[in-house]
Amino acid sequence: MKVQVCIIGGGPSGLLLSQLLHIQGVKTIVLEKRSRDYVLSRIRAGVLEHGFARLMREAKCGERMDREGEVHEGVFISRNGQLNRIDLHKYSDGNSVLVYGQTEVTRDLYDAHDRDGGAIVHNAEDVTLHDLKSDAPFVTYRSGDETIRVDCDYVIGADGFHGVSRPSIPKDTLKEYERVYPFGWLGVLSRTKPVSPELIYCKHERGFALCSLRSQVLSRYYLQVPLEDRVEDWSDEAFWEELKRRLPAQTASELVTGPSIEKSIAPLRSFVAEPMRYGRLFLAGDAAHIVPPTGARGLNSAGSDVYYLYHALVAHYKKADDAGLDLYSERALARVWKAQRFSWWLTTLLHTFPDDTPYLKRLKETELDYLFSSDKALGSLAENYVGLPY
Ligand code: RFL
Ligand code: PHB
Repeated sequence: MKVQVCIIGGGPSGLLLSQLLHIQGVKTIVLEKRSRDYVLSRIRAGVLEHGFARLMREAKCGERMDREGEVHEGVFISRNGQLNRIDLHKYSDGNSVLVYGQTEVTRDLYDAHDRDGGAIVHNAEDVTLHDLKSDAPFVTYRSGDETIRVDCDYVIGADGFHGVSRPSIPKDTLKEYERVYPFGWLGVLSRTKPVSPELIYCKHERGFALCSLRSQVLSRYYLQVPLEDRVEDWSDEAFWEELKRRLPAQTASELVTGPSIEKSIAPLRSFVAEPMRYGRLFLAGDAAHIVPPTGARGLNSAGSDVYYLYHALVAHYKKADDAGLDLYSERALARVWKAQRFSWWLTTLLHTFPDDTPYLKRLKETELDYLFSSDKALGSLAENYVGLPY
């Protein structure tokens, strides 16, 4: 089989890129290790920046998102039992975010592939990348007993943090930066009315908590938990009790609880691999970088990679202009590092660390005092949260 662009991974990065290229007449294939149902069962991001939403529309996938997604013009940070609202709209020159789940984004991208005839192979086993430094790279995968070869011009590694693409780059050409946090997030999805119409990021001595949502009848809550905790350790009752302890009293009294329909623990990690190109292989999304979820940057950073790659590949095929491909790694990384900075800053500020000294605790309190007393500091938070331009 011969395509122009072979995309490894059918998560949001891979699917969005293939849909955008397909519309432009570039022949692509997506090789996804898992089944469609499995990919759609993963509950992850919930907040889309306006740039990501714009790309979804450009990919002709924005209709349901615009109908069902909720525009949020503010978020709350709670501290010392008080809610402080940050007016994102006011502090980011009229921008906002869209609350629309990653699961729905992925579903819309699958539907668009079905509608427009984009090629996706599910359950692709043993995906292997070959001859990436040559002008004729190829990818092989196994389907049952058969090994299938895909010849292509370019390979896109969009197979997430645990994929095969990044490890296909020789270790000595890749520089990896990493910070592993000493805690995780325990997430619960429940069919209950959200406690607040806008997200609440809660700083508390017992640990961080987040009140998020998917719609006005579907809530998503998170608790900072020790890394050793397992999901089985947390009954629904224990989860709700602990969440109430970390919320301001008034908010806790309004919390509607119910059975969890999903419960999972995610470790928190910051990671960047540089460069994001090796010969004919380009990395995109979680395959190249990870952030802790506190700043809601992960999926959105994947979106900016896709934006740069999409324009670079279209310029290559339509105008024989390779400048975008040559500059891809540099451009993508410049924005990726800003998302790293913001996520690290917000995570450090709002979480309780085992080695927080009294001095560090006071510094964090002072940072928050400063934030809420300075329009410029609020402007900085808001412009990062709604998404820096690209
Ligand atoms: P994905 O989603 O991991 O998709 C990669 C795909 O590649 C497949 N794959 C392979 N395919 C073929 N061969 C192989 N060898 C393969 N190995 C893997 C996988 O099955 C998968 O389908 O990466 P992608 O597309 O780059 O997307 C990245 C986002 O998923 C991620 O950044 C976000 O979910 C992060 N994130 C958030 N991001 C936001 O922007 N806003 C948020 O509010 C937000 N909240 C979150 C989050 C991530 C979380 N977790 C679970 C880490 C909340 C949480 C709790
Ligand atoms: C979510 O709704 O899953 C979510 C929202 C905001 C974040 C992280 C996760 O910062």
